Amino acid sequence: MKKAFITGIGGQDGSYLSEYLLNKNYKIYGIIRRNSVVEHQKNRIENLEINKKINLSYGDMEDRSCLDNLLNKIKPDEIYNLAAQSHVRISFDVPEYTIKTNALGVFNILEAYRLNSPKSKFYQASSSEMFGRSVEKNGYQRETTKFEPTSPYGCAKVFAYNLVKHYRNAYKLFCSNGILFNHESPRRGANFVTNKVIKSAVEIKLGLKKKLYLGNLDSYRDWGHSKDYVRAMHLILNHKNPDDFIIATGYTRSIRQLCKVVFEHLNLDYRKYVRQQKKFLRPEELKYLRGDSSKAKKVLKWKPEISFEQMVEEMIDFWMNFYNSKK
Ligand code: F7E
Repeated sequence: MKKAFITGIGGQDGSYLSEYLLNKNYKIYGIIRRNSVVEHQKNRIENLEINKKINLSYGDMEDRSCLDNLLNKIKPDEIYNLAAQSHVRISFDVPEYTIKTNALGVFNILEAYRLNSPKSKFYQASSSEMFGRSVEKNGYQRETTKFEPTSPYGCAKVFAYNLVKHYRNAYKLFCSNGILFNHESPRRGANFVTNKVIKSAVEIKLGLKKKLYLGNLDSYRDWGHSKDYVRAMHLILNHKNPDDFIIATGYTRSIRQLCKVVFEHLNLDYRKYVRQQKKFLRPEELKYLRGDSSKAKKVLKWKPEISFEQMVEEMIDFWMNFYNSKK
């Protein structure tokens, strides 16, 4: 039985990855951060069947001792480092915390891995936010596109990406970066734009809310489904060599287009309800993302299976059922 160790197991990707690996008969270990409200420690995984089957310990990316102890004890076959302060706008409010977790936290786990379990394979959740202002002439970002991050979050992710490559080269460890573009699902936090728009549109439809306040409507994102993307993480670690891969759909849409599609699904005109509010703008915006995942398609035989439209419908159904079951 293979063993996987997942940081960030309580997040959107951690919960889908756990389900995916349990289906493949893995034994799953994960760390969660202590929170004073007991009910909030493992929100996304507590109601899932998988909760009974995973081994959770308290831990934190800033605590080297816990990472050392756990990796020494478990000696997992695969380590998935998904833990992060993952909200880009909030990284401007808490830049030091974001950098400690997303950059120095990766150093901590890489050292714990190198010294306690060097035979493991290591996956780093790198991000399209690393590209920032940088786009190729043909309108895509790919593995060779330079990084010009536009947020504390993006800067920390670039540091971590480089450290992973350095550990691969210097210590001959199997460590890989998945450079994932935005990926969503009903389990996405409701302060990320897709789920914020969808949850609010459903609330407006049901008469629970009057307006939706957003930040920049003219930035573009390449949105895929988290379930497809965790499948890519597993393929990346099971490829014969450690390497770096772009995971994206290759389609891009603006926030305005997202609003139009979502509200139209509910027979509403978004222009009547959506307003801009300054507090949701970022000091610097990443304007345009569109990923070229030809390398993952060719080398890993990965391709996304869930379309944008299917994902939007799944998320609308989720919120409709949520509110209808409360009635
Ligand atoms: O924003 C705009 C916002 O917060 C998307 C994380 O998973 O993907 C995610 O980062 C766009 C931006 O995601 C609101 O300005 C407008 O242009 O959903 P988001 P993100 O910042 O792209 C990358 C790949 C990661 O790695 C990150 O961890 O939507 N936008 N109005 C808004 N965004 C939010 N959150 N809220 C608004 O009201």
